[in-house]
Amino acid sequence: MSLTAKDKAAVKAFWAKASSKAEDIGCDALSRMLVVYPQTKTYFSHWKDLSPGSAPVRKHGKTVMGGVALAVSNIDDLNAGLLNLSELHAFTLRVDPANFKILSHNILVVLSIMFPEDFTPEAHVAMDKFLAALSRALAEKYR
Ligand code: HNI
Repeated sequence: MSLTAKDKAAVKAFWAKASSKAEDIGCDALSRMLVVYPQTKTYFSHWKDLSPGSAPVRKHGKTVMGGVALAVSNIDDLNAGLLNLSELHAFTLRVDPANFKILSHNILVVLSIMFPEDFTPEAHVAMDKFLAALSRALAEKYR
């Protein structure tokens, strides 16, 4: 399911409102992922503190949202825009791509909580499709 021009416009409009809070979004989404899906903790066992809102969780939350920002700016060609990140996750980090869906879900949960006015059903479906496309692009180099 590819993004329509309308989806892309909705993603850009939503991101314009949300991007200034990217670090908080990433921190909360990652915190939730690690608590609700504890199997994801295996990838971060080298961190000192994996509890919600800890310094490494906040720092990495900001990093991950940097990847989301990169995806927004490459929304017309996600495979090319996320090529390096896909290679990193596939070959170096060896993250099971099933986890991309899990993190995407947690990002949506946080967006709905932090932006109740802007997270309309239309924004919700556009962001859901966008995060699924981002996840597909991140998984591209696994094949
Ligand atoms: Ni992910 C590193 C972006 C999902 C595990 N990840 C990064 C970096 C970015 C990034 C950016 C830093 C790259 C660099 O150093 O050059 N990751 C993203 C994005 C998503 C995502 C945009 C999906 C929305 N990553 C995931 C998931 C997992 C994951 C679902 C595992 C559950 N990522 C990692 C790990 C690292 C990482 C592990 C290295 C972190 C470290 O501190 O060692």
